[in-house]
Amino acid sequence: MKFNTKTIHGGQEHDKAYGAVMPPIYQTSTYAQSTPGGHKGYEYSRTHNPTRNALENAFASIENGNYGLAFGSGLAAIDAIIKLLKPGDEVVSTNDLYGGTYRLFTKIYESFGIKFHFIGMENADKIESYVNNNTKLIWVETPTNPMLNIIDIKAVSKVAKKHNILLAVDNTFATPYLQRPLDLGADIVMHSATKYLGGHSDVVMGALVVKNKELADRLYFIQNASGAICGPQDSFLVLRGIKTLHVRMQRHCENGKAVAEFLANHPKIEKVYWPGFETHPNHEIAKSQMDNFGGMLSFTTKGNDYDASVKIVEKLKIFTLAESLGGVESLSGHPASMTHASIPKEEREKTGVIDSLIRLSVGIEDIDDLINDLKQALD
Ligand code: P1T
Repeated sequence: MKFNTKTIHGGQEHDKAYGAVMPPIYQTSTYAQSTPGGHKGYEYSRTHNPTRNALENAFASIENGNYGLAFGSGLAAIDAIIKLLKPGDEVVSTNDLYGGTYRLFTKIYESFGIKFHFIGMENADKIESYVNNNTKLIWVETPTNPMLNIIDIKAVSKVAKKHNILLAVDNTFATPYLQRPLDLGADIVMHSATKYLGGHSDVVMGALVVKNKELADRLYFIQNASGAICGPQDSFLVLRGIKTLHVRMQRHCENGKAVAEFLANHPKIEKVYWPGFETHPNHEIAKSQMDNFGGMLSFTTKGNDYDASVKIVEKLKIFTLAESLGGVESLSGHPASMTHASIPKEEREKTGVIDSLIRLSVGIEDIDDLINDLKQALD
């Protein structure tokens, strides 16, 4: 099955009771048993729920994996991965990443005795100098949030395999429409399904997909034992979102390109971060591991003026100033004061998250309206 068919049919079967084309929302916490242990495969909804299972099968299908797991948020999904580790273990992570992921690693898990090394991974060879016998996980986000850096998943997976380390890739920005990390050698692919997979800014959810059965069993154990699952209604909404992922992503990519090109030619703009530009330092890797360049981009204004950037995001009318990304509607954000405020100023500035940086999630509205909105705000 090709990707555009998988988004609609992958891992799905029609409802066994009445043939409903969409899986019913099984809004139940428990399931009747005829005798202790005499049930129809479902005992309790933290462990299994038919609507969630339909969604988990869809996750596995679109990411070319074998096992999918759904969680109550993207961070809950990342939390489950870190629970594979134990005190004394070490993680090598990208240094440009979602602020909440950084906060989870440093503010929760460092005090549990797990050590994190945050490094620039544009050159995969650099990773080896941070690897030792305690290294158990490499954490990659690509494209990175919010600097749109690109990390060579294949090259990192070679390092991971050589040292028998798990490689997890946060595929939230790219989605499997553009990039399939498991095919490039990752062991775990992770999503904030809140974003493009859900696609309509109405659900908070996380996803994991793996190929390996033993790894899947360990993650299912954590999912059930810790209990950070999502509900059936939210599962239904994200399953519905996935059915249009390919058509939405096509438009996100077209609009993203047009906005990036408009900004790059605007006299008030200092720099535009978008992997589709030939001048982007990892453009060639982006071209080889992604099918297009997506709808996310960031830019700085001349003079690195905090107040000027705040004024721009306040003046935008169609681009709503809000946290999050990946919905049909365009959003703007000011990472230094919003999504990445949990990263110390000194740390975030090392990766380019300076005061004037503005991040755009380019939606699927008419491109003329989006460009005109940016024009009036910059003027
Ligand atoms: O918000 P949640 O569903 O828990 O997902 C966390 C997360 C993980 N990974 C990436 C790359 C993300 O962008 C996010 C969430 N990001 C935002 C809310 C944001 O505005 O960047």
